[in-house]
Amino acid sequence: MAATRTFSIIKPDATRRNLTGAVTKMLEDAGLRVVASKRIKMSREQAEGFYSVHKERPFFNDLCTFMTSGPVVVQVLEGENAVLRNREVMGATNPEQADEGTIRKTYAESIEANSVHGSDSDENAKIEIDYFFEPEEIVG
Ligand code: YYY
Ligand code: MG
Repeated sequence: MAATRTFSIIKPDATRRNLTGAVTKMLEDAGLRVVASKRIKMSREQAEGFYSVHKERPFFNDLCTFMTSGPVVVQVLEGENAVLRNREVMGATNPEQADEGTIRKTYAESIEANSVHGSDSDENAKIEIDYFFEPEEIVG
């Protein structure tokens, strides 16, 4: 099967604890290849736009505050079934419910500060990649 792509964010709780490499290694060990990567400080506007699907949810404001609280590393990951593979290695949103060996079980501090984002469908992966990357920034 051909490789597909997904979009990942290493969140501020992980960059703050110097876990960019450790998280990336778990992604790579899961068979995903980093084909684009940059460290950025998200603006409030960028965070609100990125999470606009959640704008009516009670956690939306705190989530946007958290995502702009420090640097993040946005990445494009490539591999077989990349969206699903990434969701598997990330683990459940709530780290208390995440399986052993997943990134969130290993590193997340809370349901909000849960170390990583990953796209939930191929369609959203494309939208999210386009939100943060120009085509020439992605080198497969
Ligand atoms: O895709 P995933 O990140 O696993 O969860 P979503 O349901 O899309 O929520 C996005 C983001 O929102 C989650 O990673 C943390 C935050 N959040 C929260 O702070 N509190 C909740 N009860 C649910 C989600
Ligand atoms: Mg989600």
